[in-house]
Amino acid sequence: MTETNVADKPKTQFKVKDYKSDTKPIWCPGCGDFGVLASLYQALAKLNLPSHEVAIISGIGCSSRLPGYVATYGFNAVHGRILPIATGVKMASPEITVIGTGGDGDGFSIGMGHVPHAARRNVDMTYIVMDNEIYGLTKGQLSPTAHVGDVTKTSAYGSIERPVEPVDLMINVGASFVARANAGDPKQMADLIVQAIQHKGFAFIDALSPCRTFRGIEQKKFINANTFKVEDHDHDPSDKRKALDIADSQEGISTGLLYVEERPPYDELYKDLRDRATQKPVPEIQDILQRYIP
Ligand SMILES: Cc1ncc(C[n+]2csc(CCOP(=O)(O)OP(=O)(O)O)c2C)c(N)n1
Ligand code: SF4
Ligand SMILES: [Mg+2]
Repeated sequence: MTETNVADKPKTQFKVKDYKSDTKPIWCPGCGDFGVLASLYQALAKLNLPSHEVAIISGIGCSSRLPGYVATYGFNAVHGRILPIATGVKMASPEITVIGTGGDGDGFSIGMGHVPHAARRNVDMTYIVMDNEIYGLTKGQLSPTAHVGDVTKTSAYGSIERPVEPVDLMINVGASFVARANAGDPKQMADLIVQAIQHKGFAFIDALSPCRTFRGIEQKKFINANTFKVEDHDHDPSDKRKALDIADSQEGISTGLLYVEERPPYDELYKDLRDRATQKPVPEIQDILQRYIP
């Protein structure tokens, strides 16, 4: 009998079906979140990531149901707390691929306090916001990404609030990878998720994911009619100024990779910090106390 070296064995090639959990999505027919989920399956299969090496963290909302539909590790945090929990997972297990998925309300209303800090720290994770400009789960209240004049359950006379612009915000607070994609274009979305996962650092994707029930078919039609791809405009994503310009283009809603920069992720910096700190001798308690005695 000949011995087979493990390295010689053909590596398993995972398929989309390997990432599907037994739970079937209960989103409304026509919901954009189906497109994001399908793209995520595609991306995981393309990267051939073993399920047990991936953790998907969500908050609360229709979009935050997503981890239940993927056969990886998953966690439903409380509303708006995706990023601190995802940060904890990454810091405890840096070898794990960490993905955050949630809604515009989850991220940019109640969770807004956490977003800039995960981005500026450059936590190595992918954060996908399924942006439908509404609170879907709670039945149609105004969200922070809704536009001036939008009529919702809580803005009967039209919104008077200037919206949060997710990609501008994320570029400005220090995300090192910022993209926008249309849930109705699964190929573009899957390609961007692959790039986001491969990126070392905080990767943000604003996933334009229409809510059929509380925004009607018009929202999907508007997205499809007004989006364009930055690749067709010879865009240089390493140029922050150009990224901000194309994010706010008058020609329509830009999609694709808008901004990217290379800088060390938080877990690597932290490991280096810990190594430096543990090389120093531990001070005696009396020496520490002396510092506080005048
Ligand atoms: C602390 C707390 N406040 C409020 C809620 C109620 N709530 C649940 S989901 C949600 C908003 C959902 O909107 P979004 O995050 O955009 O997700 P979507 O349903 O649109 O995908 C709210 C306000 C809650 N669950 N917890
Ligand atoms: S309410 Fe809107 S966001 Fe929620 S599942 Fe239905 S279509 Fe999707
Ligand atoms: Mg929403």
